[in-house]
Amino acid sequence: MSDEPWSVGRYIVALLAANGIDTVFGIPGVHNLEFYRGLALTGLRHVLVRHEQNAGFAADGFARASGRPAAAFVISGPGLTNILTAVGQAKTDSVPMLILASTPVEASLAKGWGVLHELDDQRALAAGVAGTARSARSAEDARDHLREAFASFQLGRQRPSYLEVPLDLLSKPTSLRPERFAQVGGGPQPAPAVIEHAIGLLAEAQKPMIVVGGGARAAGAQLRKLVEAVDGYLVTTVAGKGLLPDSHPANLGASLQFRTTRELVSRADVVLAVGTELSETDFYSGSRLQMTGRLIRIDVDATKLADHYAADVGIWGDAAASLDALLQALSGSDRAQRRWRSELGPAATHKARIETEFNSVARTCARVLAAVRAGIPVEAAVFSDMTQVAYLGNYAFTTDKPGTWFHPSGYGTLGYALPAAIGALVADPGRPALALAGDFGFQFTSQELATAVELQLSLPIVIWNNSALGQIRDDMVAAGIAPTGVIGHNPDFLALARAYGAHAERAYGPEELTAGIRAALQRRGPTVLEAVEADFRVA
Ligand SMILES: Cc1ncc(C[n+]2csc(CCOP(=O)(O)OP(=O)(O)O)c2C)c(N)n1
Ligand SMILES: [Mg+2]
Repeated sequence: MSDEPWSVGRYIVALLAANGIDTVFGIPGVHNLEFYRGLALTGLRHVLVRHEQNAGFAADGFARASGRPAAAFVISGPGLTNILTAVGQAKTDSVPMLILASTPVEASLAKGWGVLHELDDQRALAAGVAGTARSARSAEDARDHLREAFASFQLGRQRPSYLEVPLDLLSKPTSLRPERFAQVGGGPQPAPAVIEHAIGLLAEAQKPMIVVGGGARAAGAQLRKLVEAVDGYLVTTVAGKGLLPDSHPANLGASLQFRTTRELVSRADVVLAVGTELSETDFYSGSRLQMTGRLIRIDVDATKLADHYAADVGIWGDAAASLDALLQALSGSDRAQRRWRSELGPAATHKARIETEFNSVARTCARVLAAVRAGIPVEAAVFSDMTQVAYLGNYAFTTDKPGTWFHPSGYGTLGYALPAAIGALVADPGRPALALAGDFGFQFTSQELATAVELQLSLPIVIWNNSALGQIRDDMVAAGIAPTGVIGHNPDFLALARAYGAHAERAYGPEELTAGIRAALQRRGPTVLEAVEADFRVA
């Protein structure tokens, strides 16, 4: 190895590599060339995308599917503004990623000289969206900020971290060399007095309800024991989907959008909420979740314990550790009186009631979901977009495994599914993935077909084509507004896909969709499967 000085850009990339980042999604520009010098020298994988937003969505899909953060490299100005939507999505859904941006030269910052890619305050823009947003003025700064970012990925609630480096600093020499930052961890330990208080409530509860979110993903075993011990019901948010097997008698699934489940929650005498914000995007309902019982919350994010769903008992701790403590304390208590679930019947009874309330749109969407389910193995990762099929799928897509159904829940942005699925396949090519988007949402990021073809990803992309911004049209009709701006001219999706070099076919019904998905998973390169509403409609 030569003693030549390293550029700060090269040093930063070597630091990423030393701390476990192996993949970067991005688009190079004249403002971040020094990052790319580093890439070539450290051997990190770079995936070229067709729009910076999709670098963010791909890093999001990479992290959701694998649990590991990836990085995104963007240029100053438009590179940063383009990726912000994806950063917002990652923040609201607690997904880690590193965004590295350049800025114009330091001397020009905030002076309005009109230099290339100028923003008045780039860091402030990122700070409004990311978990943390830092600006480096030296190689030491960059190291310190990255240490903070990597620590944040191991502690508490995960968030995207942003670091910007001025163009002139990127090419300056540094004598610093990469290091592996110390591991941090452990997290908050639940306080014994608080656990005791929670046990007091749970031990007395006649009608206990457990609500679990993405923060409980690693606590499935504990939740199963607890819900069985207290003869209660468990309902998940979309992020918690699959935590218990679908057929488990206590599992109401991700059904908080439905009246039947909301009524059960309101009747519960104790609600235990684990690793969930209890936000409206978790329920898929704009109205507040009514609770008449006492509320126990477990969260690693202390701010959640006293928010607008202020806990009667707030346990600041990791989900699995806190549940272990509760289970241990509960094991000695008397459970003879708990009969709520025994009286009201297994979750399947309530789910059957939910399904009788499906309207024809929901019944049609359910057919699409069943066809998708039949086409993929249990471990496959499904990335869904903001489409009517996915809104129903948030509940009705059946899965017995957590971390298999992914939806842009918190921020709710269109265009997520395709680039996120690409990210998942980059993280783990051995685990099948599928993208499911509406005809309008698909067009937000359809140019990533080029990336999927380039990488030869065996990716089925299901386009649910109802030739409309279907949900918005239905909302307008329901609100008595004449449908406006909800029908647009669609391209020939099959011809578009083929122009990129993808395979494409129309699935004329559920069986063909299932068969098409199975074939797509065997094929090198992506497959667009167009599902036209008329071919799936039920009365
Ligand atoms: C970036 C962004 N812009 C606008 C919206 C509002 N929006 C939500 S769903 C939707 C319509 C999507 O149409 P399509 O993808 O065809 O799905 P469909 O409702 O027809 O199933 C729109 C415009 C959004 N969620 N995100
Ligand atoms: Mg549509």
